[in-house]
Amino acid sequence: MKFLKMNVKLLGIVALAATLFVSCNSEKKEIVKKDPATIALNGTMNAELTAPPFVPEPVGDRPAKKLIVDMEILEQEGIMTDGTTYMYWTFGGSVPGSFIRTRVGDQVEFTLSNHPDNKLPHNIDLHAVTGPGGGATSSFVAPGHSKTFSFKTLNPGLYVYHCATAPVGMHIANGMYGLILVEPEGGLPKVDKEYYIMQGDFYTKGENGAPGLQAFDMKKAVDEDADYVVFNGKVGSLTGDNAITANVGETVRLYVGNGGPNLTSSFHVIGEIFDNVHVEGGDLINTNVQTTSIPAGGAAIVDFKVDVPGTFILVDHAIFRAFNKGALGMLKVSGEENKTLYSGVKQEGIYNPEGGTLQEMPDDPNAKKVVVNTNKTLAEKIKSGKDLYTKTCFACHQANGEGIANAFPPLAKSDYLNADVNRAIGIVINGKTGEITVNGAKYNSVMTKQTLTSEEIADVLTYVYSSWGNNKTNVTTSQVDQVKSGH
Ligand code: HEC
Ligand SMILES: [Cu+2]
Repeated sequence: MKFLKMNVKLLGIVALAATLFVSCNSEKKEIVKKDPATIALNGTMNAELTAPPFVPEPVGDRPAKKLIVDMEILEQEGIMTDGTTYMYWTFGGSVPGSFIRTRVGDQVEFTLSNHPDNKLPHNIDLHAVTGPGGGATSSFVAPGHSKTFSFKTLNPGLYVYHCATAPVGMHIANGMYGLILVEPEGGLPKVDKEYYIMQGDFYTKGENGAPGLQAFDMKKAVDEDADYVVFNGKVGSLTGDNAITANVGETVRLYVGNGGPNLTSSFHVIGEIFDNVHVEGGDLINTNVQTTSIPAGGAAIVDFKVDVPGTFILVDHAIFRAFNKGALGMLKVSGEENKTLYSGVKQEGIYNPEGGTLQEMPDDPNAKKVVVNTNKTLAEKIKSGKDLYTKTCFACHQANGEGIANAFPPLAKSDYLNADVNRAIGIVINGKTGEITVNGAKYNSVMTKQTLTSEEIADVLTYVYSSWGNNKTNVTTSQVDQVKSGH
């Protein structure tokens, strides 16, 4: 990325030099590409934000501006499929989050608010940002607070944004992603219809179609074993009455992103050929494409003219995902038939979702047996505990157990930790939610349940108790087993 950008800049300078040289000797004029970093701002405006499948007005030929973006994070229950709900974490109340439309050279002033009713801290990493963490390092925000940071859009293209708070995969899997478009100078070519579509994979405790409020399943997510693969956050977001529409003769542009967290999309529209594809959302345009590959954390811009009426089915052509996991949408085109282009008796409903009823989860006969070393010395326990801490607890409680204000309580010199070892064991086993006070400060957030063996819990807590001014309790495996059985 850096390398490429340097090349572009270098090219710019070479082009500029060449132009100057030429213009001294002849009247020949060449278009010099401006360095986006030097594009001046002309006024301020508030960004229009839209929920999918809609996009804001094109930028057209407006000058670069200071663009104010206000986005609020909402954790809210929503429908996954008929009879099944899910607790979505959203940027702006929709999955994918609000579409942001900018032009190259804009200076975006981004304010991220975390609704006071939310349970968790969040942040935002925008792939359109040139800067540390794509903004994530400047936008970590606890419930009830907001954070502002600013960036200049240097590279035109279609970019994914997502939450990058630990556990990162969980935040993305719960719906925390969206698209930001950076249009080139003068805007993209005009089309008749534009839509916003984003694929995502979801992991639930119950299988596809299991009723009721379904919790996130971390194990399935790590295994990349998705229960739902959908467009725009749920099954049926683009089917039936929710289908996107166009009229015969119109040009249609789709901004297609993939939030993942795991799966690459083989994006295809049944019965259409993409006239143009901005490969990976960048400048490269491929023409006459049947299926385009959209990586997790990537995007593509596709456009095509619709020539005949009918229902055109949008799918991930990894086809079980379309018919059995939800990645199926519809574009309904109305207008006059053109028998030269297509004729035949038409039967509706050929491509219908089939649901997930035939799925079975494989048993795992090779599940690893944990070899228990009951004779570890204290030093050995602390060593393996430290290793586990770095893998599991570090992301939230930080390197030296200092925690993060308003979000993750400290483990260093924690009065709460030192007061009650069985309570601490219970927290690691079961997770923790609800208000607690640690060293005089209140926390009301969520600690995820840690899937660790009794020995691992003993080791990690022994490490924590032995570090950072804590009371050096040596936690044993049998103590952990007691807490497990006592509850
Ligand atoms: C996803 C973030 C996250 C991870 C990972 C995590 N914790 Fe926590 N932890 C929290 C939060 C948030 C709380 C406070 C929960 C509340 O507000 O009710 C907490 C509370 C605690 C507490 C009690 C409060 C205190 O500061 O003494 C202990 C002890 C603790 N965690 C230990 C651990 C250990 C050990 C690990 C690793 C095995 C771990 N945590 C992993 C987020 C996390
Ligand atoms: Cu988040």
